[in-house]
Amino acid sequence: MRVDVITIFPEYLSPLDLSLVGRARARGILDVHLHDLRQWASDVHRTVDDAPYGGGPGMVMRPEPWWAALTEIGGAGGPDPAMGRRPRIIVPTPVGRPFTQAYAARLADEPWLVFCCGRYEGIDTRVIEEWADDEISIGDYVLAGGEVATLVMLEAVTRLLPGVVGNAESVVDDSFASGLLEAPVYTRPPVWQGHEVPAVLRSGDHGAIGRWRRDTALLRTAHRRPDLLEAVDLTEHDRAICAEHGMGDHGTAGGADPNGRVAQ
Ligand code: 6GU
Repeated sequence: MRVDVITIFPEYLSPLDLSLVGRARARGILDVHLHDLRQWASDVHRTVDDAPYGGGPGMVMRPEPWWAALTEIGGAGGPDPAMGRRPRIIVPTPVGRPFTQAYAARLADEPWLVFCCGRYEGIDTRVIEEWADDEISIGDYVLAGGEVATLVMLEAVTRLLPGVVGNAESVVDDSFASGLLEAPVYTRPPVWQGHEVPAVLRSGDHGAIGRWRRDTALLRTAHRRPDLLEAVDLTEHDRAICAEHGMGDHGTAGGADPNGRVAQ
């Protein structure tokens, strides 16, 4: 997958050199190009912002540098005609649609993404109307710019690319892929600070372990994120487990402790 990021702070994206994303790049699975928007500013001061029409606080990113950048990077006859098509152009913004695991999976199927990182009060809306495929928010809070949101989205997408995460099952079992939060995890020692690892996980009975994980994931979700349960098809068994632990099917009221432990 090719990814271009346009920003006035390319250094802000330096975590892309590290860890899982850095390894995907080193292995040629991910091809990242960072661009400084100011290289497309035409005046001597490399200005990229101006006052908002209609007044109000802050500054707005001018359309011309974005236009020049996107035409050069993503337009027909761009730097890489070998890509043979337009990229998918994403604008991270607090007024966008919510970023989800399902959207990350859609992006992971694309050959080429461009992220346009706005700063200040945002990018002149005409650029977005003309070029953007998606405006995406990573949550209900306001960041100073789109760079950190781009890092978040790229990490979520990169770990879904074939060959990045060693055990493909660990991606399938992820929280959200199933619609449920994952069950809690433990490693040695079996007793630590007086807290014991649930006996079922040490039983070697993989059927029982699978059921425990499903039941615990269900209760944890009912307790912590009842909103997620509405989109899950619950079985009769699931409903019985919820009832047994004093939870409605939609997680209303809750008996489970915060770790969602299930009696064995
Ligand atoms: Cl994508 N950008 C900014 N600036 N703030 C945000 C956001 C994005 N998502 C949530 N808050």
